Amino acid sequence: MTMSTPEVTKEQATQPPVKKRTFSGIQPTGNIHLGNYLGAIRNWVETQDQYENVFCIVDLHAITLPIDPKELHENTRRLAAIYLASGLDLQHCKLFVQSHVHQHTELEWILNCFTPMGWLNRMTQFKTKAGDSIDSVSNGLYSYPVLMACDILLYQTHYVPVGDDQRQHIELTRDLAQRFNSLYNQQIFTIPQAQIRDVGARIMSLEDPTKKMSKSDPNPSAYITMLDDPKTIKKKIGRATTDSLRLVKFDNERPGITNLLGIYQSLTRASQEEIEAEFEGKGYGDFKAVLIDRLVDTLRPIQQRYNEILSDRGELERLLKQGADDVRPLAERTVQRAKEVVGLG
Ligand code: AQP
Repeated sequence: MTMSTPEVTKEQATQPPVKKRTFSGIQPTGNIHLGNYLGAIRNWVETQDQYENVFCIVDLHAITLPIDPKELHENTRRLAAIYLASGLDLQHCKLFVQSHVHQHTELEWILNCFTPMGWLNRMTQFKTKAGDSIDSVSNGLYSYPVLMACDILLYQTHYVPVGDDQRQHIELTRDLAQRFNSLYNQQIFTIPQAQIRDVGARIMSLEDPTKKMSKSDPNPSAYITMLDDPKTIKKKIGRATTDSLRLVKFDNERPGITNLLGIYQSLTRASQEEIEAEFEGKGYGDFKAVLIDRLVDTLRPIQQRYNEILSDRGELERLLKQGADDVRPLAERTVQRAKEVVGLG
């Protein structure tokens, strides 16, 4: 007996394959740095044509710590311009501001009521950010991971391209989605997966390479911003912490030089062996000079485009409004389903 393969209808054959969806975002809390670029934005750009992408400026997250209102408003626009200048193409991506889509906070209340305190107590980022002020920081900072889970789950996301520091938050998102789905015995939320690269997922501070590069670092020498000019880049890399061994090799015991080599590896996509061979017999000064040139060459075109985008504020506002209008129906569908199963309304 021969088995015949099911026939593909003419209509199916002409349909493009359905793409999986990605979601990611960055807080408009300050100067977007090299870690944000290499750990997140550049990866979004590189794979944007493979997925249906939803990218957000997560301004609601930015008020979990005190921030000047004017600064927040301006940072939000500037971050949108950085996304676009880095190469996000609106043919492939929806781009919007989180607070323009109220479904994020609506779903957050619901999921807050399904999140055990014990799960949030285990989150490390909140403790690092709170530092010694654990009793006086806001409830918003504490429940930040729930809002982040909602950002992702609202759009029935398959993949979340992020840096390594977000691993724990994505795990919590998955746990929450699974808990909610199994409680109501329905697939209300797609279970997302983190997409974290091997190289560039954890760029460290230039001053203290045992700490992650962070835009809220009070010391600007600790990070390279995406808008730093060549002179500033030269100064910051020139004084970046290394050691006295003067050996240009990857070595976890020497986090300073290893961090700089990791940045170079991420920019060049060369292997560790190729990079070590390139600098064999050379000193830190030679290596830093090449790294500086590479950084300047990478950031220069982004900075030019950024200035062009910001010179037409009206168009930028229009794009952001359009992005929010485009994603709202999907967010609303998810919220409605969640409300229905919970018995709200
Ligand atoms: N140092 C880093 N190396 C690689 N990736 C990084 N990311 C952040 N720092 C690094 C990735 O950038 C994206 C956006 O991060 P965020 O703004 O939402 O919050 P964050 O992770 O807390 O980033 P910062 O720079 O440290 O900001 P502040 O100081 O405001 O908290 C995420 O994908 C993150 O993984």
